[in-house]
Amino acid sequence: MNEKKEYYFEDFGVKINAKALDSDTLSLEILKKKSEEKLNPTSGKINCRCGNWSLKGNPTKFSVLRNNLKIAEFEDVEFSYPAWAMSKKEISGKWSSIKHAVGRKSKIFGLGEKTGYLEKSGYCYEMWNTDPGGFYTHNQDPLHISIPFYIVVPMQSNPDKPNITGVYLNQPEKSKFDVKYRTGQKYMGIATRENYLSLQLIYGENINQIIEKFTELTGKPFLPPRWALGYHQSKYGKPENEQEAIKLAKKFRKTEIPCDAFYFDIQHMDGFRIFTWDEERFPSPEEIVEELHDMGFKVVNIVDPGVKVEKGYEVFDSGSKKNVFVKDETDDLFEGIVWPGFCAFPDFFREKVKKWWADQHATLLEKGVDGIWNDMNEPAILFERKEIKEILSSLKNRIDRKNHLSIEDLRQLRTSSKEAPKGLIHENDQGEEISHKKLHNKYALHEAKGTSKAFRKYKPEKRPFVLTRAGFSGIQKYATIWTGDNSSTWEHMKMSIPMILNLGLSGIPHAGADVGGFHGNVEPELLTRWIQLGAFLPFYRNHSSIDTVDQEPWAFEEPWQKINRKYIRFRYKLLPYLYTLSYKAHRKGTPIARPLFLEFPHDKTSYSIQDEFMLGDSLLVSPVLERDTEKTSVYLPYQKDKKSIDWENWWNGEVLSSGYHIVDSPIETIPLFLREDKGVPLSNATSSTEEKPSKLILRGNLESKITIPLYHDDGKTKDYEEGEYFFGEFILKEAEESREANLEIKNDGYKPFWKEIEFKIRRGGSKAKITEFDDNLRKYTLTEI
Ligand code: MIG
Repeated sequence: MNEKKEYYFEDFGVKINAKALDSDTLSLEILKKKSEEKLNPTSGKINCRCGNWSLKGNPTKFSVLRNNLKIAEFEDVEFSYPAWAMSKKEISGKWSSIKHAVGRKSKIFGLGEKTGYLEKSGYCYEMWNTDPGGFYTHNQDPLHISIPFYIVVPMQSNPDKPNITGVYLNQPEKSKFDVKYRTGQKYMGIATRENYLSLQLIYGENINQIIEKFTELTGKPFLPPRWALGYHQSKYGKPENEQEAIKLAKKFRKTEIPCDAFYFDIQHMDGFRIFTWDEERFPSPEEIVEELHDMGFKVVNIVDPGVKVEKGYEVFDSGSKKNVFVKDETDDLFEGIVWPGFCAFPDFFREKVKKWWADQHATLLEKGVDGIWNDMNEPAILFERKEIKEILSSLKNRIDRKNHLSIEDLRQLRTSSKEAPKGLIHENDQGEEISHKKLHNKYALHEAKGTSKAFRKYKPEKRPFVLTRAGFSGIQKYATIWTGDNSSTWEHMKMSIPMILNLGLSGIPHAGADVGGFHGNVEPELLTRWIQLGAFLPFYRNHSSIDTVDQEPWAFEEPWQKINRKYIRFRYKLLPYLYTLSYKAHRKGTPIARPLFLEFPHDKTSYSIQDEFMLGDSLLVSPVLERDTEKTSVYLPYQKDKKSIDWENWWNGEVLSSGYHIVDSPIETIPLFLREDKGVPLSNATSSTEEKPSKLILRGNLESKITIPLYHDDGKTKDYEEGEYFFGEFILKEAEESREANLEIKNDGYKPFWKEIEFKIRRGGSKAKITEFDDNLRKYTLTEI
């Protein structure tokens, strides 16, 4: 089945290599015949088989069939810049393109970190990791991360045979995805800056199966340490020094607002030299980190890729000696300007460089730092040294000759910075030179691989935590991502939802936006609403820029602080659920925050809802996204065949049926619903994940039967890989005359955290009695709810 089949279409000069990777995944390479190649033409039209997959047609139009069922149809293979792609500047150079006939009615999801609507139709997206620099708009594109993968949901009349397809363009070069836009309403246009196309087609009966396969191809999401799921506090410029760090930590404990991590942004370094600490402001990092640890905090330090070009600076010297930096076209050291001034850039694509990079982390990880935050790794470079020198000298000449400077000159400066970096030449492990154009989108992914090596070296027993801004498919194996420099506006809070949901559909479950917004001054109400929303999203970090007002949870007077505390505490109650969801994400790639249609694929309305989401399969969150709101319109989806189900309002126990409702949402309330026959494991709130909760609370909305999975382990080490974890399912059901609860233990390798258990079940009785249990509280039977 794994045999590669090559088809050659003489009339078109096109080769198609098809290879079934397994019964659900087909790899298709579409290439132009090279003039020196001698190929046997495929006779007539193709209708050839490859495992259970077959192709039919020719490069102007061909279908892909799986078990004789049509999965996809493609048209118009071209080896030139497609008309729909629109940018005059790019026309020269190699390009290949194809059209995927997705059908008018289909819905398209995925594409990673993109602005715009949840459903991606009506826009042409580009994959080219970019720091937008400053405020980004609701349709800004591209941003920091490239995930050239989309899911087509055909929305045809027979939802029981859905025939959903995932398409992965397995190429890091710049690419474009025109979603039913200039290619026409039936088509998805795919173009890449290369002379071939490498596509992987994934078949699935539902979207989860597609994501599962896609993450098998690109990497399963990492299982974060439990503290990574807590509340995190960060601000560019703060803590400014050691005293401030301790003050901040104390304030959290004093105000009883839980918090697990502090971030040390670029202010902690000596003149922005990576892997250093400013000696005046952070004279004893080891002690300070230890003190923070003692108070239950973890520390995450920022690391940018640019290394200051400066003799005598150890990182630069050792890197130069080991020849780890990227060169330019004339074989000189490539220099770009970032915070420290002229910088050299590690050539992460080589193993040796990754190792060198890992070694540099001693100054952080050996000092006790728990996590690494990789910023500016698109890489974002303000100017390229040589280029800017040329532009400036020509400008100077013209000024000296009293020539007029025009808008063109200004534009040249701007585009030079916008299009940086261009002039880098990489080298791979085989010693071959590769232009940056080919590898740009994978720069951050290889940096993340290097960073994860650092954890293996300095903290071999611990699970790594890496936060990254840029990435490519596969980044989920190494890092959590955040959506970069958003703004403290209601619009930005709103747009973060479809962004995070599409990231989840694209294999990246651990994602979040800066809570409270990065740029600009947050208003109290927005901060509170954002803290409410963030409590239900996988990565929960409050972060803001240096020149903005403070936005810690206590930054404003009451009632804000009280409400903020309530939701951050609620986050900690949710941790058993979130951690169980993270485990599922780790095993299967399943998103943690999910669009409604992932849970309710038969409900057509659910495909167009992007201001609500499901946390796991049980909770529906409908955040308040407008100012001064007392009521919110909520859509509660239907089960299959438009069967209405009972949704329980989390806060007041009221039961609502499927459909639209107007619900109360005063400032202390974010509408939250528990799905029928679903339940969530909760705990009591703690001040951080270092403190062990004592209570397990099982909250369920029982109609006939609920299964509540629960995963637990030490939350820190890799011992779970050796089976040292607890996994069980609580099964609650209506029995003859009473209700029954049972715990079915599937894996008994770790002692669960609770000493006490409480049931909160709608319909009858809120307390359950444990009638039988062993000494370790591991096995028991519960009756009489
Ligand atoms: O804008 O390191 O996205 O989170 O605080 C300057 C300073 C560079 C950009 C990141 C932001 C971080 C900031 N950085």
